[in-house]
Amino acid sequence: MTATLTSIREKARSGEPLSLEDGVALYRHPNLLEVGALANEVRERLHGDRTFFNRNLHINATNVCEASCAFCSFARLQPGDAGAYTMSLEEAWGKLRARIDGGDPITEIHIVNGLHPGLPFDYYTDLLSGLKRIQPGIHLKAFTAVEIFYFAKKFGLSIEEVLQKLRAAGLDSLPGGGAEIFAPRVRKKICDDKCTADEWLEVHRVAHRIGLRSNCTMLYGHIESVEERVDHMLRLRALQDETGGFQTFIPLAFHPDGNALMKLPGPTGVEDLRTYAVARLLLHNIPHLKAYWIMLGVKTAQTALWFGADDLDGTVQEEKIYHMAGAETPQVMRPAEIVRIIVNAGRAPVERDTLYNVLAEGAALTSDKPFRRDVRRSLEVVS
Ligand code: V47
Repeated sequence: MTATLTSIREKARSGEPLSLEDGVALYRHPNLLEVGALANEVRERLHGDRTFFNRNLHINATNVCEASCAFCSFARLQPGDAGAYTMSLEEAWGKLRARIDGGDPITEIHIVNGLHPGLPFDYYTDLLSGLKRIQPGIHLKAFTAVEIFYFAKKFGLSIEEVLQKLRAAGLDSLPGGGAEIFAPRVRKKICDDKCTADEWLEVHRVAHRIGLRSNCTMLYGHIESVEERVDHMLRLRALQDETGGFQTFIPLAFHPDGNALMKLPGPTGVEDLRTYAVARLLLHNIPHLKAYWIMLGVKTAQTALWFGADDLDGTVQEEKIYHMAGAETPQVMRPAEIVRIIVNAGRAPVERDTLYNVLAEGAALTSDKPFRRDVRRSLEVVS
């Protein structure tokens, strides 16, 4: 272990915040496994073997989007463009009804959309209130900070007014998307026409102040430098010091198919694992680190459970943003399969709700009727 990693390890063990230089040194350290082992120490101190997942559904209600982010394969500029779509409210509500009718219940809906220039604010409030009418207890994690900022500008409201109105309609928390990379050099090249880093952070600051929890992300593996990744994470850490409202950090691995950055190769598996480990070490004040299997691939996500990650997101279903960018992962993973990969990794599966309240674990999880047999088989494999 080099002197640098020794001093970083001391800081990490005593809970002292790591610096920008420390973060860069972790990225440059030649031995991935040493960095991973240190991140795993922090992960186990926070969560032991527990590994969280939930049962959720993604609704991307429209891909019509005024912004032209270079990394995005999902968006279409105009409603009439090839591949453009906007769901009717009935269609969006039908996604939840189908899960209930199919005996495949969920506890969360994740909603992320394009910045559609033609939809009224009522579309969004009606979308939420309609979903709550169908399942009053459902948690609605909806609209990235970019969307919230867009609504404020477009409808002449303050950020707080937008959030309060959406909350009155059923909004429960915010997803972490739209952060990309905060450095102005990168934003200018990949997402010049949406909210700035300060505006993104301000939306989350206001959300936390009024009592909404949120997640945060970083899109990595395109044109950003290691220093810019570390700077991004430190800006999130600073806001977390101020508000404490972030629950989970989700590093999002760039997928190059079908977008303006398609000539770039995307991150390698080692870069993925290292980014997870560095994130766990730098973001000591954000409790959870999510290995979003849709983006990472199931096998890397499973391995990331030993590189700092403690959460696999959920069953997902209907994901469009990454599948339009070339993600080869399935569109849905059954709870039994999520449990199987967690157990097979030597970790302890915990079904959670969006706010990390525990819904089932241990015997309660394995006695869950619909997938008892599969889980039993998984437990036998590791015992
Ligand atoms: O903001 C878009 C990213 C984000 C690509 O909060 C891409 O629990 C890679 O918000 N390659 C939206 N990434 C997704 C999002 C999210 C996802 C999972 C969990 C949570 C959560 C939030 O997807 C965008 C952008 O950063 N993205 N295109 C692409 N080609």
